[in-house]
Amino acid sequence: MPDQSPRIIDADTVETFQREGVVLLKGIFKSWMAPLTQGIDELIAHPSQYGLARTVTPTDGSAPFFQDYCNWSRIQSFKDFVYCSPAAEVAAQLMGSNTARFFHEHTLVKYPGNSTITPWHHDQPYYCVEGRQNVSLWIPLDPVDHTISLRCIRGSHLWKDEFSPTRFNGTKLYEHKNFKEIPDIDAHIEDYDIVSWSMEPGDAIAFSFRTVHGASGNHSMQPRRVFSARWVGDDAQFADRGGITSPPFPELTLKQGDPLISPLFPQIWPNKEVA
Ligand SMILES: O=C(O)CCC(=O)C(=O)O
Repeated sequence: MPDQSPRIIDADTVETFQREGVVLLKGIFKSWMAPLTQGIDELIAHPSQYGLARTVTPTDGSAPFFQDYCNWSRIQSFKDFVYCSPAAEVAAQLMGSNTARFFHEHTLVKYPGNSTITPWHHDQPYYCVEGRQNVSLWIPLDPVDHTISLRCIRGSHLWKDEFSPTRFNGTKLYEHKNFKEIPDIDAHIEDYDIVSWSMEPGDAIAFSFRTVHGASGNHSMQPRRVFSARWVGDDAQFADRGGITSPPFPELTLKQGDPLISPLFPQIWPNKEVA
């Protein structure tokens, strides 16, 4: 089993995450690269119904953008990562939460030459969860140049507006009167404090569900394989969006405002709950 020892996140890093909604964690999951790579190979060979529906095949003939999520309970190395890696404890520290509950994982593979742009968006309106204590850990399994890495807008997790969730192919996930259209960020790029990092396997970007982010296509010669692990904290509540969220979690029977407690979202920190 790879390294399971606890990680203490220093106060500056926690403070940066809280203030900017995004922070780079260097080398934190190095020993988990081999199992996660094996898990992604297994997933690509046996995608779920979501993977088959969400994978984007560009019309320009370039290579696909494979996506799939909510596979951690059937892919053993994903499950090992959730239960045994330091990720839950790291997430709890960044969120300033006593607990860390696993929300889901999302695998995103842009094959070499893939032209699909991940549009600017933030994740919370896609999800059936409200609350401020949450974090995604975006973990590339290949070296990623900053030009194809995740791009995040610093401080956008504190914006008041929430933006209408739109599928990566441009169609609306569902309609909601409280959500606005995301501004044309690329047209006013100088108005935003955008950060992106060149990364090595083992590094992770931690970002809030409310942080606005996006990514270019993959113009490099190697795949850009990413495992994004999403966590929620003490204040997480079920949100009924009045439409089908992404992921959909059709088995959930929670009501608006209920604490997000379900075997679908095991509490991993501090007490491991077996799913
Ligand atoms: O990897 C990408 O292109 C986008 C990642 C993303 O949107 C996410 O992890 O929430």
